[in-house]
Amino acid sequence: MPPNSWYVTTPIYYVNAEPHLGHAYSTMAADVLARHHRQRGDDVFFLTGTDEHGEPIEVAAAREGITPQALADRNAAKFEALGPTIGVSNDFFIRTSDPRHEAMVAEIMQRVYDNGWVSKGKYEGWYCPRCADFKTEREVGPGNTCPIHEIVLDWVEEENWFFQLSKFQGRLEALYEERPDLVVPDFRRNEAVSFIKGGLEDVSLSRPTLKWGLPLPWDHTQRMYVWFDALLNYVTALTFAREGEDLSARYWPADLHVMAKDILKFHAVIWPALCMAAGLEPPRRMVIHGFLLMGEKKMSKSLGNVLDPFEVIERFGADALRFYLFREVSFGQDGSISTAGFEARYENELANDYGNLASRVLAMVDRYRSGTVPEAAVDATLAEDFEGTLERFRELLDRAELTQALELVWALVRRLNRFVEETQPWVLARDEADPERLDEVLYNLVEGLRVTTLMLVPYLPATAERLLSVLAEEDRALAELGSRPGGQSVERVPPLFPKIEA
Ligand code: ME8
Repeated sequence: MPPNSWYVTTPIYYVNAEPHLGHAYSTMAADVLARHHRQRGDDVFFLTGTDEHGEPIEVAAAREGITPQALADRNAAKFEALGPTIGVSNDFFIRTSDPRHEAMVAEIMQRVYDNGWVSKGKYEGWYCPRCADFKTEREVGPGNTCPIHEIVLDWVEEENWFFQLSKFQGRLEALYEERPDLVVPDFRRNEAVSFIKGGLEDVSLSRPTLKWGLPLPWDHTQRMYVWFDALLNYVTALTFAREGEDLSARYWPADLHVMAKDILKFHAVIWPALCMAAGLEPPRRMVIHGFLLMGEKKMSKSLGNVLDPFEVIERFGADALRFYLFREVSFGQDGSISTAGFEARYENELANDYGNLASRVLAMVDRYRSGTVPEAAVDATLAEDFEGTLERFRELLDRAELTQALELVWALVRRLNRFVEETQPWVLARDEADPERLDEVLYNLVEGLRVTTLMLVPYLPATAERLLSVLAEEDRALAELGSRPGGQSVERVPPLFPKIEA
């Protein structure tokens, strides 16, 4: 059988400012799932990139006295550089100022127009220049403010083209009926469904005042509202990501769009409708996560409370950052993060629970068995606690339950630590009264370490690679306890998570 194709995306980020930890979070989440699917043998395509048109960029560039393209070039380079530093394994990085994207957008939007889903009209309402979003009445905060950016909204009255979203109400309702897991978690799906059932209005497709945007293919006096250009990246990228190859048939529809709740409406309502209007299949699924908060507030550049991911990594390393965020903040919910919380988890969980376990086990195999893993039977009590975990792990990741899946692995790591305490291999080794039991204990510990480390590959890619190489494990597929017979040579490791400087 050919491998199952699996296409995952992140939002494409605005280049009006530099990347912060919130952006890194979404990209790392998509990366965990991409790596997990590669471990399952899927043919994965993982896309991320930058959203470079529209008012947020135009305004920010004007403030600096540079061209929007110059600002886009500068910040896109920073977003692109962030990937490798946080262990992200994307297959392509799309920039919407790429002429190949622009040409495809024109082609698809012309199709939407030709299919009769566009009409001219007058827009009157509130607009947030930071979200680049026309707010419906329900979305306007007290004092006509944007609930996300906490700025006063602009009142806009303009003649422009509309995408006839209202005509897709029935089709969208049917789509959600048919696909109960189109949006996860459930409470986000319910939000999308109630937004649709509340009645859909047509949405602005163009803006006469915008300069930094793509011209409408059928009316060059107007520029495209950035969201249409942006959403289409998920489709256009497949047509040029590989020179001379069109990947659309292989990967579309996307298997998963990852994002935070701020852009739910665009993805869960407008995007499937736009796909239908363009004659494209809608995406299969999207997962909506919460916000990383500093104190009580969303981390965002405009609120000025951001943690710089480059600085965090400098201190703790990329794996520790990935681990901390998925462990600390229940994926799907909002959650506060702090340096103190980071230090505590680093120390207690990464350095002690996992790092020490690895060092101890490898040191004991070295000392008591000259570095050769004994061949022995699986311990019955340990086997009971490992039983069924791989299946549960896969199920959780199928639902993008990143925190629960990690908790499952951590329960095994803790179980292995208890196994060390219970069996006390150093006592067994003292007079070698029962060498077979010592063999068995050491074998089970190495197996446990191997099995849990394979599960940690998506979360701690660099650390897991290091440890798996020391464990002489070449395969990256998930494995059951006892599936390797022993007999391999292993080495000691220096601390995987060394003490951090204050
Ligand atoms: O909305 N916590 O771009 P954007 C968690 N260009 N995630 C966060 C976050 C936080 N504090 N801050 C940002 C746009 N994010 C559009 C998207 S897609 C076709 C176009 C992440 O730069 C999260 O994924 O404002 C959020 O949805 C995204 O960055 C918004 O990025």
